[in-house]
Amino acid sequence: MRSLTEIPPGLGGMIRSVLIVALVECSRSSASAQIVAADQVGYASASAKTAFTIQSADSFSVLDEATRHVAFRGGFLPSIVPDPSTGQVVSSGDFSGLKVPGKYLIVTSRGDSSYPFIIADTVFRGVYASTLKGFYYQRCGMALDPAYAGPYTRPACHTTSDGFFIAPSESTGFCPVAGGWHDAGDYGKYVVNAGISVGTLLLAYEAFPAQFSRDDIGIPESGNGVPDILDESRYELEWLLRMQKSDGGVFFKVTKQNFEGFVMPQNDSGQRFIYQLSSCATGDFAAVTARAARVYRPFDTLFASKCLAAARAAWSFLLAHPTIVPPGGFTNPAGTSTGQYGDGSDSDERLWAAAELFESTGEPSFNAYYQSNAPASGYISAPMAWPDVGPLAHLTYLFSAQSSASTALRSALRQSLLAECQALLNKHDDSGYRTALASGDYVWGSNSVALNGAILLLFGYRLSPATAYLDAAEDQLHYVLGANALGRSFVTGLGSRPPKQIHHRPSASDGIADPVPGLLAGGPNRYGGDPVLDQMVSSGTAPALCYRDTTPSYASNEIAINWNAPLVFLSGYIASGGGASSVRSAPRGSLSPIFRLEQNYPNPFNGGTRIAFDIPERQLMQLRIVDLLGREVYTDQMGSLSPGHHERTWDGRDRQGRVLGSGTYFYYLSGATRSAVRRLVVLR
Ligand SMILES: [Ca+2]
Ligand SMILES: [Ca+2]
Ligand SMILES: [Zn+2]
Repeated sequence: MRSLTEIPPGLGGMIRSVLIVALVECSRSSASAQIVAADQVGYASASAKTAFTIQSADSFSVLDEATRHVAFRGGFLPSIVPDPSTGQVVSSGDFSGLKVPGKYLIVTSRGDSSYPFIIADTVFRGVYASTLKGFYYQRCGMALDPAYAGPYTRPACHTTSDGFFIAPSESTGFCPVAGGWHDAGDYGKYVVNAGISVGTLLLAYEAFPAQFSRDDIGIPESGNGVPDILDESRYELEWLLRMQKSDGGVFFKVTKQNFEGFVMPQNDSGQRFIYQLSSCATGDFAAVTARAARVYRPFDTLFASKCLAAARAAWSFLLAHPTIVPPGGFTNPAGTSTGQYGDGSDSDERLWAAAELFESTGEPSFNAYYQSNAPASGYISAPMAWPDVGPLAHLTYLFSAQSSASTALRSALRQSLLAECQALLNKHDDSGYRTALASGDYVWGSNSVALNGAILLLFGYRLSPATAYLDAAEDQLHYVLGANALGRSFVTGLGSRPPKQIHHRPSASDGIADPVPGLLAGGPNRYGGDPVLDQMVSSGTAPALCYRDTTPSYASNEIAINWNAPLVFLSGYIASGGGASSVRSAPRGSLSPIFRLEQNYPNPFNGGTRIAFDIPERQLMQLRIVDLLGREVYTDQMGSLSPGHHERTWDGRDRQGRVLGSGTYFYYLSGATRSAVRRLVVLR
């Protein structure tokens, strides 16, 4: 994601014609909005499964796609309040009970249907392979071989153009900095965004090595005995190492002065420039090379040592330059208009560097830096993002293997992560589509915000095995793969309705109908930023609908390495089965840290239904059931309950033991500080 992007002048006419198409699509959408939204790839067998519709259907069937036999029947439950990000009353249908592997589709009582999907524990293996391989297609400076790239084969690009020092720079002349990944839809290479991308991929491997050990995703290094996620990351790391100056500082980016046209990378001729040293870039660089020193040690000690030396040199540069470099943060010099990744604070990048260097060396100076520079409170208060890598620093320190790590600080970090997980669960529960985004969170690259939040939830689960964390994390994967208000996948090549017109120069200029696969579009962006999107925003489009699958909409439909990285993390974690199965077979935590009211089960029900909830601390609890007219029909004063998981069964009778009639009821859970409400249906 870049703070500064522009469309080449030649695309102006294209934008105008796209606007006309967009208006036609808008007027048509209300009549054709009959897609039952569900993950277009699928669900692991044991996972929670939910379909969504805004049509007036009361029940649905899940059919075997081939035989059309009914495999499962369920009821829809309308949301209590409209979805805050679309304004829609969204009905959700739970089919978690269907666990038999197969290919299915959902048909509602109104006749609407979903796209087909798979239920199988292996279903996300393909998503992981495809999205990790998405980085391979971004490789700069080497030919993409037909054996791996298939129709997307192409010659090497930018081998001799990268890079010439631009003025005003600390250096002059030419320094070879070929290699690395193209950053996004353009061919630039930016250290800051490389940092969070590689940092996220290495975090996945370091935290969950069993889930990320695959050596068969179909890149040139597959089968070499090294996990492919490390091979692919190393391609970027080798480039990062070239971006370091002899004094330890790291140059900000390698780009042309202006965004190149929509040509294939091998046809993008002319000089590309190395820009100034940057302390944000240097901090990110130090963090990822320090982490690489740990992660690659078992596979290549020489490379690991080289990375650690580079990290130390970068740290020395940061110590020698205690305030942000360049002053105020990097900005483009006159005449340059490529990405700026504007970031006025390098304190989080320095902190991340210190945390990773401490974890790799155990040296007191890094520990001391982290402890005295970590903020006093609110350590993790949002998902990580390229301008704020603080959460990555905190995760490393929280899960540190160093015995000298501060116990008190780690305890505070633990509380901070769990508080953020609760905030994410609240957003998830408030959303009609179970998206961990508030309406204000639909920013440029919002899909990555949801997925980075999901990563925090996975680490929350690691701290405390509340199934709600895992369910909510998986829901973010389902969201980008089709369980959303647009009824579409946001990942090229995946699902029945993936993006076709991503803002991506190779995809737009290779003459192949389908875009390069495995790439995540930025997603809905309520704040605009390109002419297509600006028009949608100004016409009052709801936040979660501000997306258009069209090349000119770089503010909603570009792809970027820092967006793909958390998708690789999520899909790899879920795909391995290691996460899901170990999680689901684990006993519920007796000290669940969350406040959460679960959907009753079964629902609708006739005989009895189970109502389960979690509370974070001991408190007086009360369960009330209210009918549609607001009359309280049942109350359970549960008294003072201990922290953790609780369940109650309700038999559908009122306080006098009379059987209540069919209909919709609300059940309210109230504690000392919080309450929650959900809807249930009695069916006689
Ligand atoms: Ca490999
Ligand atoms: Ca920053
Ligand atoms: Zn290139």
